[in-house]
Amino acid sequence: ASASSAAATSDVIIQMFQWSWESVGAECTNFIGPAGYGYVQVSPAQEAYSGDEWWTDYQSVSYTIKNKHGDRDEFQSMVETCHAAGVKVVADIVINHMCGFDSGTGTAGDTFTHYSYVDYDSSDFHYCGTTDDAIEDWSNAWQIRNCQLENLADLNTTSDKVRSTLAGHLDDLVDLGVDGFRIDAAKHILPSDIEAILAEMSGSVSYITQESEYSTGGSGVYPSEYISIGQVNAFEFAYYMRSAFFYDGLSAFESVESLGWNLESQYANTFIANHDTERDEDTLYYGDASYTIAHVLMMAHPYGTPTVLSSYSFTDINAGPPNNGNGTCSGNGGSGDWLCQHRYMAIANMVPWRAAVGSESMVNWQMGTSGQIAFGRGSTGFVAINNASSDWSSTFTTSLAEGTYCDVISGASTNGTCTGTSISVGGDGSFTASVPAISAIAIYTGATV
Ligand code: LAG
Ligand code: CA
Repeated sequence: ASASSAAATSDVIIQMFQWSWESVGAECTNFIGPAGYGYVQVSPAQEAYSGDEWWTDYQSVSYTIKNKHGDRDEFQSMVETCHAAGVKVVADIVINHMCGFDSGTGTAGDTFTHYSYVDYDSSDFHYCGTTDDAIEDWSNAWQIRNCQLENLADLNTTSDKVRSTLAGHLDDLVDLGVDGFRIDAAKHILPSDIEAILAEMSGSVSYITQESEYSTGGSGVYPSEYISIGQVNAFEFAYYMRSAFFYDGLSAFESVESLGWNLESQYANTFIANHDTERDEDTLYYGDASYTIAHVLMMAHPYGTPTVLSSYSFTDINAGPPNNGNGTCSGNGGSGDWLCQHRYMAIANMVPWRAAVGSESMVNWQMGTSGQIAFGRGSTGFVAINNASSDWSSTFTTSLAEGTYCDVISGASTNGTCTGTSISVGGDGSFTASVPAISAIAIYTGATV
């Protein structure tokens, strides 16, 4: 049996955080395309403040496509290489603001002073009137949109000039072959301004996800305001994943409606961690024991469209990427400080599993202790997740046809044998297995012997 036929329908995105364009292209060819992922989301491409920290990407200086991740030709060639491997490209776009420094040089050699850049002068910005024009009241939607986030010069996105300049930048990315956008700091831009900018473009993209954090307790801005534009990062999901795997148990995943999340499934871009949250304590991050099985749950679950963060280990939260940003992986993991989470066997093998189950509904929900859950997706796939510190031995009820299935968490189906655990599903749909501690098993019709 082969899983490759399912690859084309994958919706799974990898956030290739800080990977150079050249290394993203190579990884599309070497692993991401063959593994069947749908998209890579790359770091911002526009000229930014020159500096070693990763976050200089979010300090725009101009819309010239040249920064530490590569130049215009390298960007275009990365998009072409990924497309040839069957992978679409999502660009991270910084349209809320420009640089926060008083003056300096950008990655394409342009100089600037605060509020004066290649494309803009001081009349193109918001000055909201608070001290330092900073957002002071995070329950005030007007301040969130019109004051400065982190001292970053806040573009007046309601003005025609700013809108047409930004639309020109986005059209340029589309000309370079980009398929989708991740809109940075969308929460800080009026949805009607984003709509107007997109409407002014000549081109278009097929996928949009937006960074609009939902802060518990209410923040004056809600993700639901953005769903007419595209998907929204499901921060509530990521926060809940952390509390579920740490404290609350996994029972709520039988019916996430009970959690009252702000985003319906079709609008939710789910994630376990992003580049910001892996640097704070709000979500799980790569150092947590349950990090990988949380991904298995996200990818097996019908809620949302998942993004897998592929990042690097760090001790200094400001540190830029290892190896000059040239991402490297090895086997089913990383190389040096690059983590290559997208290559983890449990994560990569859930991509064709997820594509195969498609929109089939959750069936045969079962639990052991509060950290042990199992469920199927129609008659195509079944997963058991054990977040407890001891094995979970049980007889599981599935809707799968009788047969021998390969557990794709521990291996694959190759040349008629399972390289990992084999699971025998009987004529009544049941099987008996032991799910290792802090691990999972996943079987589906695409990996049988
Ligand atoms: C985002 N989403 O809305 C990004 O996901 C997030 O990574 C960005 O912050 C933020 N919005 C602005 O685009 C990052 C860092 C900040 C950094 C900022 C600008 O998390 O720490 O701010 O990018 O580079 C840094 C300094 C600030 C300083 C600011 C301006 O940390 O202290 O005020 O630069 O110079
Ligand atoms: Ca703004």
